[in-house]
Amino acid sequence: MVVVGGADGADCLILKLHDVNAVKFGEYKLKSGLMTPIYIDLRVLVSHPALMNQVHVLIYQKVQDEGVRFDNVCGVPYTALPLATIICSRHELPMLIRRKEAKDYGTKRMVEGICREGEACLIIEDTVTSGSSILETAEVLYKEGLRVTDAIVLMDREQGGVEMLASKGIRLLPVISMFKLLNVLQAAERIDAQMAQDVRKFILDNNTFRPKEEKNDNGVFAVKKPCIELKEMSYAERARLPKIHPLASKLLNIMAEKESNLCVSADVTSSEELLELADSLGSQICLLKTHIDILKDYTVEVGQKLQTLAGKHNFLIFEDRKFADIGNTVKHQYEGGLYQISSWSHIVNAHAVPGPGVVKGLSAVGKPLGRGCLLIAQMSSQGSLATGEYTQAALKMAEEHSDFVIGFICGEKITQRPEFIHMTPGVQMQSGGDALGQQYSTPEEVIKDKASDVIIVGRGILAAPDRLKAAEAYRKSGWDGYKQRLALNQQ
Ligand code: 5BU
Repeated sequence: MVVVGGADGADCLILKLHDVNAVKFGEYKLKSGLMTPIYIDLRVLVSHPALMNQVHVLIYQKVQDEGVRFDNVCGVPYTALPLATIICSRHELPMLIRRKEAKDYGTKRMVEGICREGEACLIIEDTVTSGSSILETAEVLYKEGLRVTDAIVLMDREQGGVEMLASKGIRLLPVISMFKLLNVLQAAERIDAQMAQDVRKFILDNNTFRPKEEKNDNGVFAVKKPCIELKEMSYAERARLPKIHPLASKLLNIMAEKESNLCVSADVTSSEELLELADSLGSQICLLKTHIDILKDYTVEVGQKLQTLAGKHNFLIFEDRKFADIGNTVKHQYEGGLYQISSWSHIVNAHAVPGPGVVKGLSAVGKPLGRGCLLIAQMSSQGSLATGEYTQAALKMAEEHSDFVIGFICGEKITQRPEFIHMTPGVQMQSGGDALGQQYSTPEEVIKDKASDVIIVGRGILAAPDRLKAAEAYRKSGWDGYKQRLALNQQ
């Protein structure tokens, strides 16, 4: 068997699932009638006891890693039933069985086993597409007075199940996810790049919870809107997603707490002014963006003082360094030199143009420190080349490195995956531009219409006679845009 470099338990399992035909590529019809290029059939697991053992170990490990607390366990009938049984037997956990049909004699209960009102039941499922089977099982358990806060799934097809269940208060924890599966199979040369890309596109185009994306005239994927029947997740809900990067979660929580989606772009040239700005506007912002190399008097204390102010006012720091070199070089640029950016900046950004090496180099330095990176998928400047296929390639790169990439610099929402944060520069109260190609949209256009998450404002605040007042106005305008967007998509 081929083992991919650095493969962990889940990687090995993916290859074994492919070996036993539990993962098939071709043209298959789903329960919904939709044709799919990938079919996951975990019913075959029962014929492979060694694999069954490997699966139950990984599921139980996930339960422990995530610190899930529960009183009993229920497998979604039928494929997940034996999995739940093995786990409960091995670890001596009380199990419940959900009946598919009520008996027409005796107790007529829909749940077999002993449970008490108020107890927490962990649901185990084999595959999730929309999450509806888990929800159905949860609803049966609710009728018994049980609570369901967590569900664990062996294979998440990443088509909206996590988000749908999160909107119902259930955290879905996947052992394997579709994008990871595709990456592992591609790296092991089980499928070629074209097949992997076709399946990725199918998955993104067929999200059961989010609005569909469609190509506009320029070949750019744009969100079909408004999509009234689909619920927009709040920043706070997204912060609780199981797959979210801890730093993205922290930022979304800050945004929710401070009611601010404002990032001030502190484009000033003296350290004193930068620190004064961070202190005076700190209460209004979720993020402070710096261009540290425009300071004429940088010293190490600046980085340290910025960190102190970030703690004092509860914001994060984003150095807008726009790394764009080979992995080995960006590693040094990020960690060393005069600015030692990784030591004080929570977030940095990078161009996708060098290919994935740039993210890998930055990640080698930033990941152990809990830092995160934004990929520049689009730019606000006139004539930018970051459009269409380039934007899509940046998106794919982010998906493949979501352990370090937390979102994008972009002009509009480019993906429906709620764990990624979209940040948009080129924002002023009036749309227009400057003499050097900068193009401005209003906070409302960016947040409500383009469905981005964070407005990045420089001169709109810096050039105002009263910077604090201007920051308050931008914070309010950005937040109003967000509230309106939520309201629009929750009807
Ligand atoms: P302004 O004064 O609001 O125009 O400043 C915008 C800031 O955002 C400035 O620091 C730019 O370097 C930064 N920026 C941008 O304007 N457009 C982009 O596409 C990217 C960064 Br990436």
